[in-house]
Amino acid sequence: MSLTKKILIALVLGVITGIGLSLLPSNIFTGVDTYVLNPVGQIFLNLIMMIVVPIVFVSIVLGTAGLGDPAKLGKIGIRTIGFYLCTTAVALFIGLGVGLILEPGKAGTFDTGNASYEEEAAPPIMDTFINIIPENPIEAMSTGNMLQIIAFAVFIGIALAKLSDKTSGILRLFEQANEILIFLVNAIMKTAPYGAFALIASAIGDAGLDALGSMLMYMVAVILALLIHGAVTYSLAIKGLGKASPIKFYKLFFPAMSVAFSTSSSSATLPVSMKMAQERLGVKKEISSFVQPLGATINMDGTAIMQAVATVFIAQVYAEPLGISQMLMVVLTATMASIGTAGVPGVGLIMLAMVLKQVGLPVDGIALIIGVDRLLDMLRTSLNITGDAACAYIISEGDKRNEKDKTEETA
Ligand code: DAS
Repeated sequence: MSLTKKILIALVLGVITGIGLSLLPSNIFTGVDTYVLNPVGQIFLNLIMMIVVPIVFVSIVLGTAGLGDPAKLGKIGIRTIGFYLCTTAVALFIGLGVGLILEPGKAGTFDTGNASYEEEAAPPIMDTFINIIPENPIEAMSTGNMLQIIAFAVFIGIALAKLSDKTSGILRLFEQANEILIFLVNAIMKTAPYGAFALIASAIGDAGLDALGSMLMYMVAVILALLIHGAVTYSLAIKGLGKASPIKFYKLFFPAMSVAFSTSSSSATLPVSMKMAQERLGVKKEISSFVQPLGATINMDGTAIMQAVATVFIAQVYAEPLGISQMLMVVLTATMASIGTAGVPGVGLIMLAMVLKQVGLPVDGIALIIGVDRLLDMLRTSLNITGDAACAYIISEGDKRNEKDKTEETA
C-alpha cells in the first residue's frame, strides 16, 4: 500500500478516534492523550524537526552552488518573491470576501465578556529584514532562525560556485551529506501514518465537539476560502504558468500536504515537501532547494486566509464593521507580517494579533477562535507549503523551457 493511502487511512481513523474520545469523560481523553497520542505525535514531530536545519542548510548550499551564476540566483529570487507576494495578497482578498459574504461573526452569540488573549510580540518588520544576515550562523542554526540559515547557506553556495575546482572536495562533502539526509527522510516518513493518527486524534479530542459546533460557521468560512485559493488561484497558476495539470500536481504532492496537515509546521515538512517536489514533480533540485525553504518562512497564504477571515469574524462579533481602508491595511499588514515568522504550529495567531492591532480591533477576540485554531492550522499549513511547491514548480518549468529554447537556437 502506498504511503499516501496509509496516511489517508491514518487520518480518517484519527478523526474517528478524536471524535470518540471527545464523547467520553474528559479524564479518559486526558489519559489517552498524555500516555499515547501526545508521545507518539511528539516523537514524530521531533524526528522530522531533527533534520530540518541540516537539510535546509545543505540543500540551499548545493542549490545555490548548482545555480552557479549569482545573477541567475537573483532572477529566481525576484520571481519567487513576486509570486509569493501576489498569491498572498490574492489569498487575503479571498479571505476577506468569504468572511464578508458568510458573516460567521453573526452566526450565533459569542461570550466576549470573558474573552482575553495575551498576545506574544511578533518581530518588527524592519528588524526582520536587517537580521536576515546572521551575526552568528551557528546560533542561527541552534535557534532554528530559518531566514538567517538561508542567508548563510546562500553565501556559502555562491563561494563554492565561484571557487569551483579549489573546493570540489567540500562540494562533494555537501553532496554526500545530502544523500545521508535524504536517507533519513525516507526512513522517518515510514512513521508518518502513526504520527498523523496521533496528532489529529489529539487535536480533535482536545478541541471537543462543543467548540467545533459553536465555531462551525467560522471554520466553514476559513475552510471554504482555503479551498477556493487552492482550487482556483494555485490551479490557474499551475495550468497557466506551469503548463501542467493541477489535478496531477496535487495527487503527486499529496504526501507532503498530509505531513504538513499532521505537523501544522511548514518548516518541519520541508524535508518531505522538497523530496516530493524534486522526485515526483520534477522540480530542479537547485530551484526547489532555494524556493521552498524561503517559502516555508515568508510565504503563508493559508495563514493569510485565516487572518483575513478571523479579522472580519472579530469585527462582526464586536459589531465594529471594517471600512475599505481597514481592509487594505489588513492585506498590507498580513502580507508583511508573514515574512518574519518561521513555519511552526500556531504562528498564525501571533501574527493575527499584529493585524488586529493595526486595524484597531480588540486582540482579545483571538480567545474566541483559539479553541479550533489547531485544526485550522493543520489545513492552512497544508496550503502554505502547496503554494511554495507551486512556485518552485512554475519557476523550474520556466527554466527548463528557457534551456530548451536556447538549445534549439544554438542547434
Ligand atoms: N503552522 C504555520 C506553518 O507552519 C502556519 C500558521 O500557524 O498559520 O505554516
